[in-house]
Amino acid sequence: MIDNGNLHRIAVFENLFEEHETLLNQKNNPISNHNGVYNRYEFPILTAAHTPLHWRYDLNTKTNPLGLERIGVNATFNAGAIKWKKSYILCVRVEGYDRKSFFAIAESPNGVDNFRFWEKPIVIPENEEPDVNVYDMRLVAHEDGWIYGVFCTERKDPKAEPGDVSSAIANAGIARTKDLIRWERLPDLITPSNQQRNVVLHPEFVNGQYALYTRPQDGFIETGAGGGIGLGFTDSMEKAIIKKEKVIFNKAFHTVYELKNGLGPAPIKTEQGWLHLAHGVRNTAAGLRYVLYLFMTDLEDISKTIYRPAGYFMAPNDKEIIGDVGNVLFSNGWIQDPDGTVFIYYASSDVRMHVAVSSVEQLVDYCIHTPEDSFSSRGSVETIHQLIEKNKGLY
Ligand code: M1P
Repeated sequence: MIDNGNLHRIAVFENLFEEHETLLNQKNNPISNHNGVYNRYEFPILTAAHTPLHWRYDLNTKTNPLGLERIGVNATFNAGAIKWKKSYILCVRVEGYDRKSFFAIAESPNGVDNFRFWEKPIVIPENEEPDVNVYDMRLVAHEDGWIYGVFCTERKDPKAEPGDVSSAIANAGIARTKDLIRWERLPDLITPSNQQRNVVLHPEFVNGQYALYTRPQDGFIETGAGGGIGLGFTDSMEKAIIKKEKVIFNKAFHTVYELKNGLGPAPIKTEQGWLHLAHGVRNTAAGLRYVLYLFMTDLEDISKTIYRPAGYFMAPNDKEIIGDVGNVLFSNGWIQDPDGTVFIYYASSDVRMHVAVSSVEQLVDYCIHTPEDSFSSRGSVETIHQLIEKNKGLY
């Protein structure tokens, strides 16, 4: 028997490494789509199985003679995204079997396959009040020169009754980096709301201030009287304080965002306005349903929505609908290439990451020309009748 940990590793884990490599090298092809707005891709781009084996296995057969997995990864989802040195970078929410989420960078040369995690997950420094769980980072290259990671930090509710071990407080944690390796933690965002999730930094200064999209909420799950996508301003990110939040996209009765909504990634600047991707949530007899929708805001006044296409842009398909939290699509990352291609990174049912590819031209056309919600069945029928009229002689 050769007394060398590395050679032992090769013997026992050979198949595991081969299978892992095959998965990582799997080519991903677009699936044709009837609606012409985007193309989904055949395979998820990241799953728990994509995480490095050296995060999960003790690879020394002296200490792991049975070749057992020591640390389980449950899910890889809700990733922030950025183009960095010609690579497509995702800051992935990785969730362990222990239910704790953390961030890890995965990189691809082409944006649709071959995503590989960097050697180690990110250690986000803590501030005075330690985080219990962190997730859903939005990565933004701000014009001040920093890359910001704004994420949700969750802690136990200090006011929870004895015996209540699930009440939590969610807030926006803020960190920044220049190299995606060393991160500086800044104080958590302060706003007038009880709780915050889905906070997103606008990439440009607005009248010399930082602009942040918020999602004010009363409770941890329910937004209560709050809700909607808010907007607020702060002079500094080193001590980010929003004194006033203005809701710029309200939740609304009998829409896909009836229960709550939240901004996805930072908006993309286009000639026609800021392009936004968001999620809308409604309640059903089978539980909450999360879908993705688009809207646009004015270039001069970012609080003014100028296009609001009705309904959803993407909803879970028959494979995506299944997972730990079923019936959920969630996106907090997209990347625009110089040629206008847009890579939309979205997670399904809180388990896995996917990509859909579109372009600024298609997405803006969709926003401008998809009819707005008429808020009634009769209104919907009238909208269809108008299209039928317009199509007279063409069908
Ligand atoms: O489980 C679905 C999503 O629920 C939350 O989103 P929201 O605050 O909009 O309800 C988040 O926990 C998100 O991570 C999760 O995907």
